[in-house]
Amino acid sequence: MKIYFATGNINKVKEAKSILKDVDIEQIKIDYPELQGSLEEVAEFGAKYVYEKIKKPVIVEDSGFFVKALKEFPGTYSRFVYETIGNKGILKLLEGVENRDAYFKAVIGYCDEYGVKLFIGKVEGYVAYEERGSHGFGYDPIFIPKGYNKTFAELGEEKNKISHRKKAFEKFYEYLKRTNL
Ligand code: ITT
Repeated sequence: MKIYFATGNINKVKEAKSILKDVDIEQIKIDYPELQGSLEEVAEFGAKYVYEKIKKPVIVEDSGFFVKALKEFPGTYSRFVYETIGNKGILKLLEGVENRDAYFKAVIGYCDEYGVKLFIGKVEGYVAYEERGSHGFGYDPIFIPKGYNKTFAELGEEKNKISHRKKAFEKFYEYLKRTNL
């Protein structure tokens, strides 16, 4: 079965394909309104919205980077914040701040003729003191997952074994297997 992945972010598609090896995933560039709500609300609304347009099984994925000392900022504003102040801006906001706790969260919304389902993944870690590494995208150079001393951008392919997206896609994969889709 083919599943469409509605996203403008090719990096997400690459990660999804490397995780869901035997599922036929195809990127489709259909914009959906990103309501200013939680990741869950955005993913649920987006999946339904795109399904109504194409009437074929579709996933959307909304993710974000949450820094505890910044009261969960940038969170649902992750894309905008990355494109404006970027990693350097986040590091600046954390200058002199000892609590470096942060996490990534991904919510996949899957919609087909039976309705919409959500799959959630989270990875805990820390904000590095400087940007390191050249793989991945977004906040990868400043995020060190718990139990490691390298950033996601230094870990390369290994990121896809432990990431928030991996965890969410794993749950989605189990669901697909369970329901024989
Ligand atoms: P869509 O078209 O799928 O919406 P997007 O890039 O706008 O793609 P989001 O709205 O989900 O994605 O925004 C999430 C932002 O959070 C994204 O642009 C990155 O800056 C950041 N982000 C999400 N997952 C990440 C990851 O695995 N590594 C680094 N940064 C990530």
